[in-house]
Amino acid sequence: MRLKTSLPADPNIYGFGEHSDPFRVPTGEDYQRTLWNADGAFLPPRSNIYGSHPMYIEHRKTGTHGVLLLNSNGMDIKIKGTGAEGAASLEYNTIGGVLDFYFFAGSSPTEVSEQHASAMGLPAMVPYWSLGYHQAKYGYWDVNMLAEVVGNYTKAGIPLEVIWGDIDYMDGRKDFTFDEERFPLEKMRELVDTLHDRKMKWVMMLDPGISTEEGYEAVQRGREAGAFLKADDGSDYRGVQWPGEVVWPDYFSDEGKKWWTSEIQKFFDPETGVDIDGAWNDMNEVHNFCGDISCDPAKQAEDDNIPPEPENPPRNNTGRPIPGFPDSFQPDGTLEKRRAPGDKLGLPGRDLFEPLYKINTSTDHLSDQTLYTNITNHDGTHQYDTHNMYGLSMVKATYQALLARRPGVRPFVLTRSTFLTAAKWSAHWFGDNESIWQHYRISIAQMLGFTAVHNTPMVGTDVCGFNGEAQENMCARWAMLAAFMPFMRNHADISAPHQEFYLWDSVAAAARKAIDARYRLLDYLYTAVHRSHRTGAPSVRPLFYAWPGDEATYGVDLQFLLGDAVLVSPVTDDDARSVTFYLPDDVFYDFWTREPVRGGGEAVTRDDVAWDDIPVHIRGGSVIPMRVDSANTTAELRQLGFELLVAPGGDGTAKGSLVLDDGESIDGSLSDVAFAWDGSKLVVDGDFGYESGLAVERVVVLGEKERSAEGDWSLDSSFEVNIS
Ligand code: NBV
Repeated sequence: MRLKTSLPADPNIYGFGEHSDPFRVPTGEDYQRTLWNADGAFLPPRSNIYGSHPMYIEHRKTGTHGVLLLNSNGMDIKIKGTGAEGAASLEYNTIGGVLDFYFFAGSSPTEVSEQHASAMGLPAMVPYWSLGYHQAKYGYWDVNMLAEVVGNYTKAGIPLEVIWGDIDYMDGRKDFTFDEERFPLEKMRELVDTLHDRKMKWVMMLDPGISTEEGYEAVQRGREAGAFLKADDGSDYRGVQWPGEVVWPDYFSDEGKKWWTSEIQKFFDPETGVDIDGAWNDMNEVHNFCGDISCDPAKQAEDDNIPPEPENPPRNNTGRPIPGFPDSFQPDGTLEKRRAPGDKLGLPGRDLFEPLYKINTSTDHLSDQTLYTNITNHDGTHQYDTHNMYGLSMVKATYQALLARRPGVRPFVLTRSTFLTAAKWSAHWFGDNESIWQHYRISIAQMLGFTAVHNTPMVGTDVCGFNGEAQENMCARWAMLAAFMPFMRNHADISAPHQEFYLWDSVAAAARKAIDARYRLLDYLYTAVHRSHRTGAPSVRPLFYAWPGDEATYGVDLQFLLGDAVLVSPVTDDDARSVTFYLPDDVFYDFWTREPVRGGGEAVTRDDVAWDDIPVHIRGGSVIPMRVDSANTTAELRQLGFELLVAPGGDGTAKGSLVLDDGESIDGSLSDVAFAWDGSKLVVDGDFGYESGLAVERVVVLGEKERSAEGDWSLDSSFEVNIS
């Protein structure tokens, strides 16, 4: 289907302005996006990767609108002829489904985001602790190493909130099992108890591919429950994934959902299993190691030695003391090729493997390296039509399973694969990037695409990069940048050298400073994420959201606004010490020095930016709630009082807000506190449904001459502060 559109000469297709990075499309060049969820290791430029969101926003000086095609089928979206005014066309080449278009009339960018959210549903609110700093790595040797990493963070004085368990913990990479030699259940329970005593959290991976190994009880129960996707002959459809030959749950079916919930409840039973705080869903595009439809899964798993034996031998401890952990951690002592089209739903006679229109996927055929597209789901639909929603179905089932474990408590699920509405059930990370500057840069556009265009407020990238070797300076810059992104997790591949922040002095210093600032701003960030959850307004915004009339902001994708008032302008060139960024014609205050800075609607160059520095400005006209200090964990942080930073705009006034609740209940009580500064008086008002027991201890009015007042103003009711 082709829509004629009159795109302006420079459409500034979001995230793709002028730059030499291969992710960007030079102005005037035809542009194409293919939507077909697929593994995206190393983030191949202009290729279909983990998620599909058939939604775009167009902004021009006269207004903003958005267009959403609610269709899960594979498709190519093409924009042609963008060079000449009025000559452009926008084509949707979809291989199925219905043409269910939504037009969001705007007229401001934020309104479009909100309209999108009201049509599709609002994203879930994440628990407060999930905004803390996270560490993961594929390849942590054993439970001892997990404890040691935690201990090393403590020694280095870098706050760590969450440590993650990748597939290493599994026996032969099977979900719901432990490698009894390296991650024995009893010791895992000790680890998690210790973490919980220290107010820290523990998240574990669950992949969708379920091993068919003889004697594996979870698959046995799944078979009895009828939980798995079926091949044409009625047998469970098989492929290859981390544990070897696998079958895949149908997460849309009642059978699949029930079985998944009961496995999760059993394995993560706080009394007998491991008491997780969140779940990590990977490989859910679905990624199938079977290259194409001629694959014999059992044979391929055997030929490729999947699952491999763990590289490292079992051991009792790391041989080094780990302060704060129990004694046990201390040194002591033939699948047939099938072509039959489905017969349940969809137009009859379709070729579910090779439709007449071939979308431009990274693999040759639709079914390559994923579930065969002729597979029929329990409800009669085919993978051909639902492929892009597999990840969505998995995170929804995982969310509901976690909720069944702890009714009323916000589940935390992190997913790799996404589709429209996935944010109702999960946070998202951008998958297997590389430890290179280009991926440090692209993470900003990825974040803005998700937060602003796709209503996914809780997103982040693998900090310091997943594949390859992280360099010291890059990792320091990345720590600073990620501190201002919603989800902050350092994560690396099994083949990558360790890159925990404490491993380099300079990176540790940057991380301490970055996390200190993040934690002081954590409630501001929490409020921004909450706004997204309540209204759809993005948690992080491109500059044109705040200055929609300023054309110079339209192509900016290396700066961003955290919430609506904290402007972040990182150093972005490889190994550079300086950065040139855009400061709109507005009043600002330097976040670090608190000095006023007048933006002139022009580029500003900052030289000698230290490795532990990042230019950040507060937009005039805002009141920023900050905790009076940082803390080692978010639990401790939540005990501290507030400082309000009043940053007057050109007219001398400022406003802001703060959401306070228990940080974990789905339907708990809530305070939504509003701050308004008129030039001499701060009025604090709003809804005070949640009794926080917290107070504002200091109000600071920024300006040429900083003014402040100290006090003990309870945040559980209205108050006023006069400062002349
Ligand atoms: O489970 C291992 C990894 C994981 O660390 C990563 O974050 C995922 O994106 N996983 C992919 C499987 C394969 C990685 C080569």
